[in-house]
Amino acid sequence: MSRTNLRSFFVFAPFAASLAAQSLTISEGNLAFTTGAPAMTSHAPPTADLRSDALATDHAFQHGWYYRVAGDTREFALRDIGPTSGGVTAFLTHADRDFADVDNRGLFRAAWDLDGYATGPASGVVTSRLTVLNTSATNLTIDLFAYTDLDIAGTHANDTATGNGVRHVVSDWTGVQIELVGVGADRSDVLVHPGVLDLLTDTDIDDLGNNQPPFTGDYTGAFQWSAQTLPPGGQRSFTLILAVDTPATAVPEVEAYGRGSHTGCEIYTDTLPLQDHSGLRQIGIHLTGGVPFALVGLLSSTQALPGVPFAGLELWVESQSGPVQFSIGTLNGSGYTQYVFPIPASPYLTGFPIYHQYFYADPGVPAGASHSGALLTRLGRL
Ligand SMILES: [Ca+2]
Ligand SMILES: [Ca+2]
Ligand SMILES: [Ca+2]
Repeated sequence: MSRTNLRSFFVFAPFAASLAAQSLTISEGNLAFTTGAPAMTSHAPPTADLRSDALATDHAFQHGWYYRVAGDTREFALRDIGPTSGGVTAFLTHADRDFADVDNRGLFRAAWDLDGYATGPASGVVTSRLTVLNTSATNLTIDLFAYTDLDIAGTHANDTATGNGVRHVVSDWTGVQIELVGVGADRSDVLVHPGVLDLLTDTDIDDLGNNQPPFTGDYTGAFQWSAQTLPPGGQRSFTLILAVDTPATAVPEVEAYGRGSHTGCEIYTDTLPLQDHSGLRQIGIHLTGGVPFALVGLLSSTQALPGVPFAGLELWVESQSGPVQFSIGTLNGSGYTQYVFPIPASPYLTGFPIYHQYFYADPGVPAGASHSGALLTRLGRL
């Protein structure tokens, strides 16, 4: 069973069949982000609304992800082609837009996760995270692009930007300031609309031109992660942060890495590892695609491993040194479980990484056990 189907079953059951083509809205307090339906055929990015105050002023026009596989002759938007699904969790701060077989190419699946939280009555953070998983039998080399068109305070001709190649701070005369960070990106661009969009939607190959702020005009920007190579079954996350009137310096991070025994098995979270002195927050680490009713264990520690072979498995999380927790239980009848951790509010833990990997009994393989890929969660704070 694919990630898409499983997520639909557990969280989005009433909407699964029809929601892929609808807009999705996440919110907390006055912070709200909406992504429009992905295009059916064109390479236009989804519409976007980004609001953070009591007046619900909209600062965004479009935001979306693009890709180019090595050998392709152009960039492609993530479109409503192939099996897609989407939904918003009951607690409203998380949305999924999942592409189980991007463009029906049989190469990779993409899970787009949107998370948001308010940091005050007129400020907040949205993270836009794309996780790519190589479902093919050979190495996949791929470029990813995160494109954003902001129109601060709803006007488009008078925006300014400062920053550098991984960070654009966009503002206008109203003083509203939105910081975009392409975490770990190696190329970027900022140009007057539609300069960046043309690069990503025309019919040839373009890398971003590394035009950097300062900038004045109708802001559009993009970040690029170049030539990312994933082995068969390998996964990796790419994140764009949008911080409205708050510094993007202690933002919680989630990143999938490594690979599981089966591409249908997935570890994920639908919450952010966020410290909040005003109330206890939790993070849930989920597994889907395991063996129904099997014994399961979640290994959590402060250090990663590079896929160390062990008894027919691959270890992506350190288990022999440092603080380690191994939570055990059983999967349900759909091969799913989750463990929920409270997040201590201690500011000393900001930036603290925890790496997670699931293991479960699997009579269908020689090792007698299978495992998920791995997930990094790094604590941020309000
Ligand atoms: Ca808008
Ligand atoms: Ca192009
Ligand atoms: Ca703009």
